[in-house]
Amino acid sequence: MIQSDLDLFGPQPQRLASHTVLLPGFALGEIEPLLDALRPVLRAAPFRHMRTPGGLHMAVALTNCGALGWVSDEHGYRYSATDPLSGRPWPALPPVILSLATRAAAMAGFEGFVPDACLVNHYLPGTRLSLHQDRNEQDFSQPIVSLSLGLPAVFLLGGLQRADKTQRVPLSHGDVLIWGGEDRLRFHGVQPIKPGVHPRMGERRINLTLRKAGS
Ligand code: MD3
Ligand code: FE
Repeated sequence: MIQSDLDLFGPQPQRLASHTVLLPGFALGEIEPLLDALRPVLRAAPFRHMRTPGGLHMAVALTNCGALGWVSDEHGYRYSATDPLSGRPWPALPPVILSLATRAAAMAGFEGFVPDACLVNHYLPGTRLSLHQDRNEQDFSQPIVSLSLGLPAVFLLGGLQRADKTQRVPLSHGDVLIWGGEDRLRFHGVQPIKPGVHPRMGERRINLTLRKAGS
């Protein structure tokens, strides 16, 4: 007996807030091409722990691809066209990653999204990302698209004030999250990653966030 045809389409998009959409497993059909595209990026611009303006090191290791990359140092947070580690431009944004972001954004109602920055975050078990807002981009009318790979995470989606209550959103390998509009400046974070080994990615979580950072 064959299961209901409808099940073959997988889990449906979930609206988490007015302009925040989770596409569960959206990238599962193209994981290998995405990883193939990421490998040379990581060779040219390895993960590193950036320093915060307060002089500490971030728990999350990161790198970037695309015309602009998010950087942090003792002077603050900003986007830069060059990798401070190599002094060279960031690796180009691979077409397969750009295409995924544009298609996902369109599914959430953001037509014509063309990101110029892809921040790649690396989490080991125990790593967390504390509650913050993303406000280093020029144009808050543009959405952000995020792709989760590897170990699962619990994403915290807060409100426009730091003290607002947060909703916990489980994010798995292959999930894509899109948010924009009035949700663009919500506080958000990631709870400490639980110990584990992902069958494809090993003992890590990698998150890509695609943004239009410049003008
Ligand atoms: C919802 N990264 O790099 S991505 C970041 O999983 C960052 O690595 C997290 O926050 C990560 O700045 C979360 C998903 C995300 C990011 C920002 C949001 C969802 C959001 C802002 C508002 C609402
Ligand atoms: Fe963020």
